[in-house]
Amino acid sequence: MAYENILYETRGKVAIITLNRPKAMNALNGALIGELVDALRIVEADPKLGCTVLTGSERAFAAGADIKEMATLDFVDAYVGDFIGSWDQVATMHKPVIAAVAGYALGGGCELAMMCDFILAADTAKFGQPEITLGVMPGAGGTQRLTRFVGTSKATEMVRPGRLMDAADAALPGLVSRVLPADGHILQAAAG
Ligand code: DAK
Repeated sequence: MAYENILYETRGKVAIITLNRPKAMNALNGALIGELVDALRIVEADPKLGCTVLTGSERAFAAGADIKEMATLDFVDAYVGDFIGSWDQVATMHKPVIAAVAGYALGGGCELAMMCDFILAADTAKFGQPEITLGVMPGAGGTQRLTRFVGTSKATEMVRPGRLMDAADAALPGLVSRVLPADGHILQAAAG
């Protein structure tokens, strides 16, 4: 597997997929999502593997859809080209996918984490749907999944003014299942 935007490794029965576009805060472009879906399918097909941990860097799980890629699209391009159409495949995997989030999980990055079965967060994690600051609305579940996780009031406060939520705030309504110290603990807990 020669991936350019993710790292793929296995530890026993656990596959670890690390989003790996450090210069772009792991922004989610089409190539990255394609590789992610490919790797998840490999996990699904391998009877020796039981689950996937999806993680990013200490600075960012993912800072959202790639704004530079998005900026080239008008409405017709996005609609006809089914922009982000493949993202949902992350949510359709049969084997569990655990998000281990440190740093920023914003926009599509927050939505990607919410597509996973549950989220473990480092105490450095920051969740948000700041799309409004770019003049768009969340388009990959940020208005639906987020509402189910945190309730209408908190979701509206995140989506309307684009307010970020830190890990402790996110744990209260159940957006994340556990908050752990940043130093490598989430990956250990997720893969353990
Ligand atoms: N896309 C592309 N590049 C990004 C990026 C992003 N989302 N986020 C950060 N980067 C890049 C920066 O441009 C910078 O690159 P260089 O300038 O060095 O080339 C590099 O990452 C480092 O970023 P900063 O210098 O800004 O780092 P800081 O630590 O100062 O700030 C930050 C970190 C995460 C707070 C900041 O970078 C930031 O605010 N980033 C943007 C976050 C954001 O707005 N995310 C939402 C993206 S929009 C839809 C479907 C999907 C979507 C919408 C609609 N439909 C189907 C309708 C999804 C939309 C989104 O996710």
